[in-house]
Amino acid sequence: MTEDNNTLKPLTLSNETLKPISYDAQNNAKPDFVPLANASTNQIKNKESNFIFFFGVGESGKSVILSSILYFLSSQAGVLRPKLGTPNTKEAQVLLADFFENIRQGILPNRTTRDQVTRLDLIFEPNNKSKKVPPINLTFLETSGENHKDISRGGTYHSSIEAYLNANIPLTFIIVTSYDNAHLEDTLINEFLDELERKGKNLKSINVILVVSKWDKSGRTDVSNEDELENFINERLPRTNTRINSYELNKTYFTIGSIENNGNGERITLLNLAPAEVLSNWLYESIVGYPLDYEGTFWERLKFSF
Ligand SMILES: Nc1nc2c(ncn2[C@@H]2O[C@H](COP(=O)(O)OP(=O)(O)OP(=O)(O)O)[C@@H](O)[C@H]2O)c(=O)[nH]1
Ligand SMILES: [Mg+2]
Repeated sequence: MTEDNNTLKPLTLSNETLKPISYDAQNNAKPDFVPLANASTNQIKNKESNFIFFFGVGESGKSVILSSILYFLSSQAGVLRPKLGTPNTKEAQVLLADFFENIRQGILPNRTTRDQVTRLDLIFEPNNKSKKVPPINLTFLETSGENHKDISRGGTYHSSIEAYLNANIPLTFIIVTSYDNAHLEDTLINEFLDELERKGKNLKSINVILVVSKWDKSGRTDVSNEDELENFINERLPRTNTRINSYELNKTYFTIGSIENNGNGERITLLNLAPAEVLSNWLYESIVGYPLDYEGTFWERLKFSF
């Protein structure tokens, strides 16, 4: 990974047409954010994938980030489809459809159910047809923030989560802490990093990113200058910051756009996919080694120019 990847900044989408989402779509209640396969401790089926694990306390924004990544990948970067032959193909299809419909209608995900791992086995096929940018398997693991609090002060994870952390599978970690609560989570994030090291994970060689979510609460949807995110993390998460810097892990910020409460609950009033693009690009490149927008090898460019 290159050095300048260490602090990722949102890009601007070139075909940016961010429009406010209208509310006139009926407010028909969507099914819950369905928990899927409950992994048993000793057996995780279908290990042949790239697993992505979200860490963060309740309401830190994990599900919102997941749905926006899925939405970005499938609406701008390529095709995303459930992987056939996985235990939860059907549920994954339903969940995926809900994610997409809801986010487009401004509906936020429900709270994730405790003690269960939501597993989404997907195949992502990039629009980019370079041979260096192949389709990949992505398995998103989504868990409730309530479970992550279990590890504070020497506690242990629920067995359904332990199973994934102990398994010998390629794992990427997205650590989420929000703009408004980051200062309360320095210790817990450190405990999580401790837990990973206890489980034999070498933090220098696995993909980890720290995401400061709900950045719109700063009054802006981006940073005013390069140091703003650095300073924020240094001030609110001093121990995490030292550790992240010494392992050369990545940092970024996230916002879904704008959220408003009109008395009937919260709705997304403006969908901003730029931060989802940054995270998706980071994810793809850290798994594959080539950026999603790789312009092709010399030979490919030559071939396509005819
Ligand atoms: N202002 C703002 N609020 C956000 C943003 N993302 C999430 N939120 C708020 O945070 C709430 C929780 O977000 P979720 O993504 O469901 O949080 P979670 O981490 O999945 O929570 P659990 O499932 O309980 O662990 C949302 O319902 C919104 O109210 C954001 O980008 N900006
Ligand atoms: Mg959630």
